[in-house]
Amino acid sequence: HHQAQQSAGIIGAPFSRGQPRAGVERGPDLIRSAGLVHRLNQQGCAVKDYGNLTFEEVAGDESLGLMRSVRAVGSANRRLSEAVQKVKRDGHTSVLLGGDHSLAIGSIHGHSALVGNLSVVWVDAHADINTPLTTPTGNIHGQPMSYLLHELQSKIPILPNFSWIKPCVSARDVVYIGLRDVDPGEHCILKLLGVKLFCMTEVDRLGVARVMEETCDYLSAKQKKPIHLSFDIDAIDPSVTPATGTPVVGGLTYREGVYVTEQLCQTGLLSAVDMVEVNPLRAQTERDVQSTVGTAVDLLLGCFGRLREGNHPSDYSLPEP
Ligand code: 6HN
Ligand code: MN
Ligand code: MN
Ligand code: MN
Repeated sequence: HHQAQQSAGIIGAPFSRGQPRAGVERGPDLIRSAGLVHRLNQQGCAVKDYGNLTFEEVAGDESLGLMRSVRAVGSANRRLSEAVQKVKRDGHTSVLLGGDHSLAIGSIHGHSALVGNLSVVWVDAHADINTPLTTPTGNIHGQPMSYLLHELQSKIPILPNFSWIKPCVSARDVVYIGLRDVDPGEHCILKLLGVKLFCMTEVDRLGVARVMEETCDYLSAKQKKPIHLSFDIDAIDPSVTPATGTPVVGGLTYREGVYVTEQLCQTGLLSAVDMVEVNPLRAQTERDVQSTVGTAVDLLLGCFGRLREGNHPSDYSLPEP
């Protein structure tokens, strides 16, 4: 059946301080130059491109123990949260083009500030739920969920430029898909909170169709909340999307990834999408970059109603001879 087509409001966030590898700040412009806006328009989706955010240098951003670039990550996400609120106020489905996954802090915070309680579907090789005290790397892109979950607040220390962040997601409203590289502290948190997850073992056991059926059942069992999809391109197997900072073998196929987006779109509840961690400087060849960026675009098209069976506008009139 058909839903009213959603319009897309695109925000570029060329930000990389949530991790140490240069290049991920090129994601937004790369994804745009692969024709995202044009192809969304072609499939009948209205688009407003809000352009790229700019992030000023943060002076005196010294490491705090292992934790790097805390102040820069805090202030960038504050700006992003405001931007997402504006996109939602304007009535669009928000599309964040990253940048690294620390940006989920501002994206989810801003989304929730406007729509209230929401569900989060986190598609990633990683759980990104380390706290500043469990992180093995100090990279904040491995931590965003810990700042957002109500249940973890007693585990989060005070950090500079982070005090504006209000936890806004409940653990029972989160579903993970694609996990295969989870740190011990993260695994402890996931089990303690009973977070719903479909790691790659479950994808192998159930198949992606049942994973998505169970995901959608789980999310609509209670009241139907708007869905925030946070898609880390490293969820897809690195044979398809090698241009990313923390690739992990054994990921989702291209087809499984697209299926996830098709099914989430069909719920009619998709209200914000993040597409993060595309990093052209991590690729060996130009073909690797094209494959990664092309996949990111196709996943976004799937979020906005593209069907592999084909699509046609509802007012399409078949030409008569
Ligand atoms: N990502 N678990 C590792 C860490 O540093 O905490 C890796 C995180 C990867 C984050 O891919 O968005
Ligand atoms: Mn990841
Ligand atoms: Mn991630
Ligand atoms: Mn066919």
